[in-house]
Amino acid sequence: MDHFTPRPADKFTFGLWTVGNPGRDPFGGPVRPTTDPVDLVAGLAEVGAWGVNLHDNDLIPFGSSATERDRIVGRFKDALARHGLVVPMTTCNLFSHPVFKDGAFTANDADVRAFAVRKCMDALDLAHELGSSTFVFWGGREGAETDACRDPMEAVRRNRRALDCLCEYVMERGYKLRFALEAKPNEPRGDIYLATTGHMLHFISTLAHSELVGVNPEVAHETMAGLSMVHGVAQAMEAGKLFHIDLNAQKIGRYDQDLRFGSEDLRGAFLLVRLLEGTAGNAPYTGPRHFDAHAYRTEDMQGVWDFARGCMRTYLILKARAQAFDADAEVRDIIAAAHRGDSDELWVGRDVAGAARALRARVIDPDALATRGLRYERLDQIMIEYLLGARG
Ligand code: GLT
Ligand code: MN
Ligand code: MN
Repeated sequence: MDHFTPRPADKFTFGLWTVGNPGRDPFGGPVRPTTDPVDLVAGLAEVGAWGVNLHDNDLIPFGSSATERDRIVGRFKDALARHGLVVPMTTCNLFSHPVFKDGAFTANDADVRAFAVRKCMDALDLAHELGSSTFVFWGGREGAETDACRDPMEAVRRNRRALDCLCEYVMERGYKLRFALEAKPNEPRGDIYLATTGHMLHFISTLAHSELVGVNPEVAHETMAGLSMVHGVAQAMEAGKLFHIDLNAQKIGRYDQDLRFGSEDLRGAFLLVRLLEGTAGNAPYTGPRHFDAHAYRTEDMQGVWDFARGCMRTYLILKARAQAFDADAEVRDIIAAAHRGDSDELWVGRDVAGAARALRARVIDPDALATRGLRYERLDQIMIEYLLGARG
């Protein structure tokens, strides 16, 4: 036990599909046995996780009878109660079965779309039964290899119709569930619709019940798109739309690696934890810290638990480093000095004619301003020294 030993209060969660990932890849089969979800619950409790998330079919095999489903869910709920774990998030697998080869909500066949919406309704019943508060949509197959196959505007409309209907289902049933949309630019489809968190945020504003819908940004997916995860998450937080988050690591320009949190782009991970924890002064994110990652294919089950502990420890270490960085007097001085005259009272919150007069009357010397050094080199080096353990 040390400062970085995770506790349930840290709100760390893992998907059944993450610690249960058998290590299959496009070039080879599984390297680890399939583990019973009940044993995964026990393992997660032992390493200090707070909760476990799941797809309908991570728990209930596709095509199970109603009796079988109830038996499996009952046994799973017993394990949750025994080990004190919660299920904060549930989702629906709309990508594994071959019926979804052309998408789910956006498929060209109306029967496939109907089947997808119905499958989500069943998964929402399960989410409610397990006490989840968030339901994630990752539309991995909602895309195309050939854009000749459908009007991409129609894909947007089909996605909207499905989400509007499922929001109404949740409202009609009185479920305490909110939706979180997860973007990814490509893989498994050549291109996936609504490719980034930014696309999602705009799409949400067009929904009939947008107050029920937020985002679930993933480090790997934003990085695959060459974007800043921190900026995407910040925009979502500012809009009150960060309902969930998928933490992992990724090298830019690669397939979706879903690596152990913090194992690539350490400074990106540091800045993300700093933002989520609000150590620089912003309101923190209060939802689950979900790791959507899996162990290297070289690992056995012992390695899987090393991986899970690693995700959580790195998060907690980065949190402590971020707190120390933001409490550092030199850091605060540099940031404060850069925010010179940090107020726009000249033109914000007053009538525009008055604002224009005040702006024109103000003496501002752009050449003098342009010569000011901002000391961001020093700031960044201090950050690196905190990250390397050389300071603080
Ligand atoms: C799948 C995907 C993840 C999503 C999961 C939720 S499933 O593993 O790669 O990014 O978050 O559907
Ligand atoms: Mn991923
Ligand atoms: Mn994910």
